Amino acid sequence: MAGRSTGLKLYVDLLSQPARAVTIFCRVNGIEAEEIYVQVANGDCRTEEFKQINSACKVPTIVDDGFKLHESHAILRYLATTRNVADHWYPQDPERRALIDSVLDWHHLNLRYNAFLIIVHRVISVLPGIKKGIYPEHNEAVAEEAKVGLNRALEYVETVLLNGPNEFLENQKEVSIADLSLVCEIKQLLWLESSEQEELLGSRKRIQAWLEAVEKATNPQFNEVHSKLYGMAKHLQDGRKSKEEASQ
Ligand SMILES: N[C@@H](CCC(=O)N[C@@H](CS)C(=O)NCC(=O)O)C(=O)O
Repeated sequence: MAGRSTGLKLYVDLLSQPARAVTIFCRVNGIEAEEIYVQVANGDCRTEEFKQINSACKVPTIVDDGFKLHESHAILRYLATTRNVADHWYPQDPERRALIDSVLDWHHLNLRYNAFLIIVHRVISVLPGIKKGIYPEHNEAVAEEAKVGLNRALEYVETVLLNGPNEFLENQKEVSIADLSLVCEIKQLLWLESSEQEELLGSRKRIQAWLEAVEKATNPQFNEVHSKLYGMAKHLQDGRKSKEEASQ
């Protein structure tokens, strides 16, 4: 791939949904980048050193030959337009591009907001030894409310965003940055109890087919970048199983 290839630094934590989307995008498109790993749960984003790079204290963040940028969707758009990547990622055609932008904007307060809250309040905030002050304290009522919102968002993806004969969002024939962003968010739900995952995704056949299609279009990088998340999912499921067996 041609384009600017030197000096790109990518600050990521592969347990972070938006950070994985940017990392996969770079790796799949052969965008040369130095991946710098930080640990959100350790408070690495809140250090004075990190604030020099991003005072909003979030990953992903990039520094491209001195140009600092955060917010995963802004980063994906920036890289898609400054590097020589295939058009389907972020089409030049104004209408197709606007549809991708619309999904990306919708994502923040719908899928992202609710998936983040349910994962924080059901899983992260109850992990033994979790550092205080990084995530909100456990609140079951917030998790329940998030589940309602998440169900609504998933139903919208299933019935509206995937309502075309082609397998990608907004009836695109090939994968876009919107597919990548939303799928990385949905993958975080692997941390929930299996029964809850089944409730949320089991009957949503279009979403299931789409998840497979996005993985297929971005593998092996998709699975490589998700390996830490999959490891954590297994650890959580094993822990729940042992607890259940011990209580019998
Ligand atoms: N809207 C942002 C969300 C970024 C975000 O929430 N990142 C979290 C990890 S998933 C983070 O860096 N948190 C660090 C902290 O709060 O200390 C994006 O899409 O990039």
